[in-house]
Amino acid sequence: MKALIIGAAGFVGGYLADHLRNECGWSVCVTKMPQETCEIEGAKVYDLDILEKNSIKELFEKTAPDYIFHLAAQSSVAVSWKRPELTVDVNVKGCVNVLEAARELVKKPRILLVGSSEEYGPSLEEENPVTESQPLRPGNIYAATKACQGMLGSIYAKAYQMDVIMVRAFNHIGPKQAPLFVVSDFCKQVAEIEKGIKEPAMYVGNLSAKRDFTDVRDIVRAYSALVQKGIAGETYNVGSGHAIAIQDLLNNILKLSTKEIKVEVDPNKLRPVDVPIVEADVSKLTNDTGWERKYELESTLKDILEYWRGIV
Ligand code: A2R
Ligand code: GDD
Repeated sequence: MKALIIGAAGFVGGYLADHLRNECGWSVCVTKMPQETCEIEGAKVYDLDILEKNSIKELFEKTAPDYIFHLAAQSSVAVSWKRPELTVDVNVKGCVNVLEAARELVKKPRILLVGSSEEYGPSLEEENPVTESQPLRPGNIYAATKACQGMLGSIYAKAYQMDVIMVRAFNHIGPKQAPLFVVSDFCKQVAEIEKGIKEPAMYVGNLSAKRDFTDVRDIVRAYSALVQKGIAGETYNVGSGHAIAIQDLLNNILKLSTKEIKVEVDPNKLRPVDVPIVEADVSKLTNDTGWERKYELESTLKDILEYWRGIV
C-alpha cells in the first residue's frame, strides 16, 4: 500500500510516517510547506502548499496513493484567535482544494480528514463522554474551521461517493510537540527551571479546563486502523476516554521535577473563551477497528519531560 501524508512536517506527521512504514510496511510519501524542513527516514518528501490548488492534483497523480492522510492545518486554537483569516484559509479552503483534487482522480484514494474535539465546543459535564452524534457547538475560530472541514468531507463522500473518513482527534501529546501546547509548554518550563536558565516560576493559563489527552503514538495507530477498517463517510472520535483537569496535569508534571516551582497565571495565556470539559466516547472507534490505547498518561509525561531536558 502507498500512503501520502499532507502536512507531515508538523507534530503528528513524523510519528504517522514511521508507524505506516515500520508497522504496516507501506511505502510513504509526505508533503511539507516549501519553507519547512522535514526529514523522515524512508519517506519521499514533496513541497506542497494546499492553498495552491493546481499543484495538489499534480502531486496526487505523481504519487498515486491508496491512502491520503490530511494533517495540514493551522492547528492552534490560541493562534486562531490572532490569525482568523489564515486559519479559515488553510483549514477550510485548503481542505476543499484537497477534496477537489482527489475528486478528479481516476484512481480514487481513501482520504482521512483530521478534525478536532474542539468541534463539540462547550458541553455540559453530564453530556461527557461525548459521542460522535453530539451536536457541534464550535466556540472558537479553529473549532469552526474544523467543523466546516468535517461537513465538507461528509458532503463530498455523499455527493460524489468519495471514500472519505472524518476523525475528531482529542488532545494529543508526545515528545517533539511545539511548546505552543499545554503539556509541551509546562515540561519545557520545568526543564528550563531545572537547568537554571529560568526563575523557578511556572507560567500557566486556564487550569480549570478538563481535556482528554492521548499519546501521539496511540493517535497514529488509530489513524492507520481507521483507513484500514473504518467506514466511508463516517466520523470517529479518537481519544483516551478520560478527561483530566489541567490543574491535575500540572501537579503530575510538577511531581516529576527536581526543583520547587511556584505557579503563576499569565493573563496572556488566558483565551477569550475556553471549553470547560471535553472527554471522548471512543466506542465507535474500538468497535469498528479494535483499537486500544497502549500508552499511559504518566509514562507519556515522563517521555516529554525527558525530551525537553535533552533539548534546553
Ligand atoms: O504552519 P506550518 O509552517 O507549521 O506548517 C504546517 C502545515 N501547514 C500547511 N501545509 C500545507 N499547506 C498549507 N497551506 C499549510 N499551512 C500549514 O501543516 C504544519 O507543518 C502542518 C500541521 O502540523 P501541526 O501544526 O504540527 O499539527 P499536528 O499537531 O501535527 O496535527 C495534525 C492534525 C491537524 O489537522 C490538527 O488540526 C489536528 O491534527 O489536530
Ligand atoms: N497552550 C497552553 N498553555 N494551554 C494552557 C496553558 C498554557 O500555559 N495553561 C492552561 N492551558 C489550557 C488551555 O486553555 C486549554 O484549555 C488546554 O490547556 C489545552 O490547550 P492546548 O494544549 O493549547 O490545546 P487545545 O485544546 O487548545 O488544542 C489542541 O487540541 C485539539 C484537540 O482537542 C490542538 O492540538 C488542536 O490542534 C487539537 O485539535
